[in-house]
Amino acid sequence: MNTKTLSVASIAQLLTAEHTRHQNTINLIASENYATAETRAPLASIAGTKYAEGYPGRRYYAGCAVVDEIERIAQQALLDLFVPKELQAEYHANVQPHAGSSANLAVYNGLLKPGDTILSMSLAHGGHLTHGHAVNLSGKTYAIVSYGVDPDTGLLNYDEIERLAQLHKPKLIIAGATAYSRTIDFARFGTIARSANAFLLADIAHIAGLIAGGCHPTPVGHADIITSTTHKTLRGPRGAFILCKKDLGGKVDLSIMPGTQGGPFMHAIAARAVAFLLAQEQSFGDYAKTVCSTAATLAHELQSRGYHIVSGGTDNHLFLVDLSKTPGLETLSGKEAEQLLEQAGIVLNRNAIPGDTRPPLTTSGIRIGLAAMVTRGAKPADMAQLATFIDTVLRRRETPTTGIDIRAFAHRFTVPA
Ligand code: DSN
Repeated sequence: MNTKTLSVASIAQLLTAEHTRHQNTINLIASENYATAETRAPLASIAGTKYAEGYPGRRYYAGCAVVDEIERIAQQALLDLFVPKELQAEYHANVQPHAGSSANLAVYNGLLKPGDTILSMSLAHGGHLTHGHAVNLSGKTYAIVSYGVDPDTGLLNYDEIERLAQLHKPKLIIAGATAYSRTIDFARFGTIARSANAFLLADIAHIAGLIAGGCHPTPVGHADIITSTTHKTLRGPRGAFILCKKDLGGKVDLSIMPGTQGGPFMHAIAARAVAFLLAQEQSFGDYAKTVCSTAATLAHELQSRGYHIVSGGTDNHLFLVDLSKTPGLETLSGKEAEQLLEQAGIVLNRNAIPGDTRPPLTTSGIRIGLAAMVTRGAKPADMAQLATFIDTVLRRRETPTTGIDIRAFAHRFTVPA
């Protein structure tokens, strides 16, 4: 890096370049989305100046009257989004977590003691780092028992999860994944947790927007605590929230502040409020349904070209392609596929497939998500073309110079300014 690049102007130029990169490429990263300009506006607002440790009406700083109102709106909008009116008195909303990992850490810190047992999905089968992976604070602090998917079907085996819950009597069970393409049966998880006398945490980071949009069953009524990021299918700003049963609200609040965080980011809370309100509109429900139908169509189009999709398809916004079981591509790693596709203008991530024999930085799979491209206007009818692009690049193992125009396709779907 030379001194010329260490300038304010170079950051502005790089941000323009990042926008151009998005516009020139097809974004299939399952955890990304494009928040609307309305949602992003508060992020640059003066609310970011305000220190407001504490909660509305009980802050450790003066001058919080306005941000108190913002946070109360965010809390109520979150309840309205996920909890039916008649149940709202039983629930508590915390909109302060800076990220999904902060939300999960705060739940563990608030409800568990070091050494307590957590039953959660292993990262290798589609769980999340913060659900107890050995290198994460969660795995270092708690006794982790992992469940995975059935090796033949790629589906969660609820009987096996129940067996593990009865055997290990965890204090907490986590339902939630980053790479599971099928509907999660939160009702069954609730029954399993109650029979084991465990708390149930539903981490809905990937599917929050689908739940809000009415195309995935809700964990409300089944889980004691719900955590989520706000920027994936929910299409908000970066950040997170916790929804929990009222009797756990005090512990959760104290565990966020002062337990694991200091001052909340009031500009981010304002942006979360906008996202929670926009997600209540009919158009958001239509968006969520289109995400699911578009993902299902792309999975089907790839299957018809010989690709092995883990679990045979998708009910949500994402799916995993198992290259090791795709005839003709068995020797192609997820890393090589990711790189070939990026060179061609298709951006996604390599991902371990359940039972992967390759190391995590290499993998035998790729993960494909449609939330971002559907925000840009993609529809099921566009998926045959996209499947042909992916297939052509992976089978030729190079970017074709003739016959396909990925950049022109990407430009049909405008990235929000
Ligand atoms: N690692 C993120 C994902 O891509 O799913 C979740 O935090």
